[in-house]
This record gives sequence, C-alpha cells and structure tokens, in this order.
Amino acid sequence: GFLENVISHPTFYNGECTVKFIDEHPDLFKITQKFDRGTKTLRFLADVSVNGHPDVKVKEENKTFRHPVVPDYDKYGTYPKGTKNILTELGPEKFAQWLKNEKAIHYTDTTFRDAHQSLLATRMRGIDMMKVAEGYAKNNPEIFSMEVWGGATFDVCMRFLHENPWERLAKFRRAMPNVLLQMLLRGSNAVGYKAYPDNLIEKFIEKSAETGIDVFRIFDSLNWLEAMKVSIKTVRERTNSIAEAAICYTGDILDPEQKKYTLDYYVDFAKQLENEGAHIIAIKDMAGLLKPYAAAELIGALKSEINLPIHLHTHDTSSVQSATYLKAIEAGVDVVDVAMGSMSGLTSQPNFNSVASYMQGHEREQKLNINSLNDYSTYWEYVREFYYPFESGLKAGTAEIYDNEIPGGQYSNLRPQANALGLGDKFETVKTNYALVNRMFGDLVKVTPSSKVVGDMALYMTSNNLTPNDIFEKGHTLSFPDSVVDLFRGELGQPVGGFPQELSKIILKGEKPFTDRPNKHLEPIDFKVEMDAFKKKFDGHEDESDLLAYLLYPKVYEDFYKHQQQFGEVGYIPTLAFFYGMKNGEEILVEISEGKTIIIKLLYISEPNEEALRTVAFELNGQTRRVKIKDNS
Ligand code: 3PY
Ligand code: ZN
Repeated sequence: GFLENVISHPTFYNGECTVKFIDEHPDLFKITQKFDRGTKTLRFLADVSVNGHPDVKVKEENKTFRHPVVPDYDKYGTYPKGTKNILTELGPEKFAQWLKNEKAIHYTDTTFRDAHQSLLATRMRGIDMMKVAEGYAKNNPEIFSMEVWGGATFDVCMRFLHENPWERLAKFRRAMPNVLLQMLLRGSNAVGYKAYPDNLIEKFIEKSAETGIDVFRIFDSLNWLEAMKVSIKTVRERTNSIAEAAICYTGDILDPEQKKYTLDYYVDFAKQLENEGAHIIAIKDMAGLLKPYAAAELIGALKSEINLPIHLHTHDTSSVQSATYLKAIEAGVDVVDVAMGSMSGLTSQPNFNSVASYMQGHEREQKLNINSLNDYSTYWEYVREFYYPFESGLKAGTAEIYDNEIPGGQYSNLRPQANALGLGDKFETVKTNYALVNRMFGDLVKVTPSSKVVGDMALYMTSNNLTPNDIFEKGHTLSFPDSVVDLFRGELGQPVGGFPQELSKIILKGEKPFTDRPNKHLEPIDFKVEMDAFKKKFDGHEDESDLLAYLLYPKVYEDFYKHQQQFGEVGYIPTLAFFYGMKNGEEILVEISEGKTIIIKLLYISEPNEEALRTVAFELNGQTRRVKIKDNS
C-alpha cells in the first residue's frame, strides 16, 4: 500500500514531491482504508467482468444504455419548508389534525420503495436514488412523504445488493431533511417473514426513527389487530414519529357474495386501529383490488366514521387505479400513494405525474411543479433500463387480478420463482392455483408474509400436479411446505374468521395449533449478551443497527458481512459496472466516499491459465493493478 499512498497523495500528484516529502508525511505508511477499498473494488469488478453477476440470469450482449440526466437543483441553496418541518413544529397528534384540515390532496412518492419492489424485484440500488434525492426534495417540497424503506427493501438490500440498509436510510435522511420519510413495517414481523420477540420489534422501531423514519405504516398480513398493537404503541410512546396503521384491503365490498370483507368489517377495523392510537389510517390495497366505486363507498364511510386522516395505497395491476384515486379524492381521502411516471403503473403505484395533471384546476389540486416531476420521470426512465434483468415482463394491465388477488410486490417475484422451479411454462397454472389455495385456506388477507405462504402452496401444487381434491383426499400422506405448516400452526397469527378446520387437521397432522400471539412464545432478546456475541463473531463490530440486522436476518447479515470483507462497499460502484462488469478500455468513476473519487480503467482480461485463472489488469488512478480471478465457466 505504501507506493499507492505516495502516488495518490495530493502533493505527489501535483508534482511537488521533494526528498523531504516522505519524511514529512508519516501517514503514508498507514495502509489507508481508501486504498484497501480500492483493492476490494477491483476484485469485485474483476469477478463480475469475468464471471458475470450471479443475480443477472439473462444478459443481453451489446445492449446499449442511455445516460440518465440528474435534473438541475441548487446545491448550495437551503431546503424549502416541507412536511417534516411541520411535523417537528406540531408533533404527531397536531400534525394529523393539520393534515385532516388540509383541503388539497397530498401525495406519497413510493419510487424509492414500493415502486421498484413491485416492478424490479426490489433491486434498485441506493446510488441511483441518492443521485436525485437532494434535488428532488429541494425542487418538489410539496410532497407529503417519500416512502424509502422497509417492506422487502431491508433484506434485499443486503442479500442481493450488498448494501447496508441503515446506511441507505441515513443517507436519505441527510439528503431529504425537509420531507417526511416513510417506511412499511409488517407489525410483529418487522421487515421479515415471521414473528420476532416484542423487544426486538421495539428496538427496531426506535432505531428506525432515530435513523430517519417519520411515518411508520404498520400492517398485519392477516389484519390481526393483536399483531399490530406493540408496533403502534412503540411508535407512539418511544418516538416522535407518526403511527400510520393500515387496513389491508382484499375482496370487493361491492360484491353481494362477499360475506367476510365487507364495508362494515373495514370500518370496524379502522375504529379499532383508531382506538389503539393510530395517528393516520391507511388503506393498503396491496393487490389493487379496490375498484373506483368501492373506493367512493369505503372512503366516504371512513371519513364519516373515523376522526383521522385517511391515506390510500394501491397497485395499478388492473390499470384502472387512477380512477380509484379520483373517486377516493372526491370522497375526501387525504393522501394517495403514487410513483414517478416511468416507475409507475401495472404492479407499481399509479402515475404521479398524470394524477397530478388530472387534478389541475380541481378544487383539491395540490400545486406542484409538473415540469420538474417530468424531468425526474425521464431520469428514472433511463435508470430503469439498467435493471432490465429484473423486469417482470407484464406488458398490460389485467383484470385477472380480481380473481387471483396477487399483491403487486409478489407478482414481479412469482414468475422468477416459478422459473427457478422449472415451472416457467406453467405460470398460468401457478396463478390459478394461487386463487384456489386462497379459497382452500378460507379466503385470507394476502400480503407479505401470508401471501408468500399462499404462493408457496400454489407452487407446490403446480410442481406436484395436485388439485384441491388431491389435497383433501391424500393430504395426510403429503408433506407440505414448511411455511404452510407454520401458518396453520398459528406462527403468523390468526386470520379473519379462523382457519378452515378440515384442512388444518390435514396439514398439522394432529399437532395442536396455538391461537395467541406467536411473539408471546418467543424469549425476549438479551441485547447485552447478543451484542457481546456479535462483536466476537464480527471482528469487533459493535454498531447497534448492525446487530438488529443480524438478529432479524442472521444468515443474510453474515453473508453480507463476508461479501463486504471480500469486496468492500460495492454500493459505490456505478450500476452498469455492478451488474454487467467492464469491457476492455472502459473507464469508470467510483466515488468511494463523500468527495473521494477514484478512476478505474479496465485494460485487459487475459486468457485463463491451466488453473483457470485469468489476470484482469486495471488502471486505478493511473496506476496499473492486476487481479487474478478464477474463471468459473
Ligand atoms: C411488503 O410487505 O413488502 C409489501 O409491500 C406488502 O405489500
Ligand atoms: Zn404496496
């Protein structure tokens, strides 16, 4: 490292190096982290350039990309006042009143979370969002909130993108200090797929608020109030953030056959959430089933029965959900969730730019800079191309969604899951089975994690050519997916109306399910003991948020940690190089930390030797460096 330190030292660079230079700079002998980072970055780039990226299953050779242009903004100007300032001024309770009294419709922008979770399998990298975060907050301070965190982003971020989710959040907070930052929290499942000890949920919420979350959208995947209480209480009592409690919407309140998920059911649930202390009520229409006239009824009823602002979330899988927003706005909804034009539609949220445009001149118009929104949409249009391997392939809206009720976030994931099981050509059957499983399971609310269980069962039936009849007739001889057994055991809580008894007996094979909170069966975490063990295991790391990530996802965190030891902070590598590697002669800039940029040029990749090792030669800040990489082909 010594030579590199000398060479990259500014004095040396500037050609002012004298014999005394080395004596005067003992710091050169420290192998700085910066240099170490450089080596690790080269190792990563060499590997991807030789072996491809494991997450990119189909790479289009010679594909060309356009260069995304970051819309102009005033780098040195202050941030205009936004909702975050209002929350700080008023506190959550009065803030909710303020929102309720607002005449203009408000918008949550989901581009940084649900939009890419639902269109690109959650693969959007922090670097592409961070490029526009500050400018967006400065140019469009009228937005109600930015949904930036939670849901599937927490684990995917570590698992596939090798980024630290906490750092991502902290960066958003710095870049967007004037608008509310929002996350999606799965109640007692936090950002995971199972129940965690209550004190882990509490600590997680506190840390999330401390790192930047202002609005916690809390839901339970079975609409089970018991599973939401700890989260709502923790947000209220231990943070200054907003507890937004969500009703998951399923079925169709206008369907005369609907006996379970009726208008009364939803209004009653909303009242319970209000009594629990929610500041805002959300309707979480995760599969996009809330039709326009149903929205008019539902919002109308909630506005007259509930004293809190109402926040509506939907997915545009049917492609008619902007009509639902119009009806909801007419009925008095306070906030709607939208995504940047080019990241909207289909399994994502309705189009922000277009909804804002149709509201121009309306008595509830929110004054927005639509030209600016369009510039950002163009940025995202270009960026989105980088992520082509993760597109779901859905080309148009589908009314089939009203039958299969697959959530938007799951839709884009189910196809690759089916492909991985060799069921690529049976995707239609998978979707049909999804609906059949739902009926067998007694018509569940389907959203992460309950939706995953239904999906697992649908894939299981498809790959084993099983019909519902087969399940009932020979189910006692079958071994069902673990997630299905866990669901019926009560691990995800209790569904509306309970589990169907006959099927429960078949699946549990005599085991008795429990009906109280799964978290009650879990030992509280001893954070001191866990931290000591964590430090030992991870080489002195003692960051509390890292510990939380580990406790939520032990294996994922461990792999993430190992990846970091080997390849450093890959989050700084530009997206094209990250997914597709580099070509001979290509040069990239990598901002390895704030204001510190290294220039990397790939010179050549040698033929493999007898041990299948290739030499990848780079120039790092003008200095030649070689990395040996095993060719796995
Ligand atoms: C999630 O839990 O990740 C969701 O987006 C559910 O809709
Ligand atoms: Zn959603």
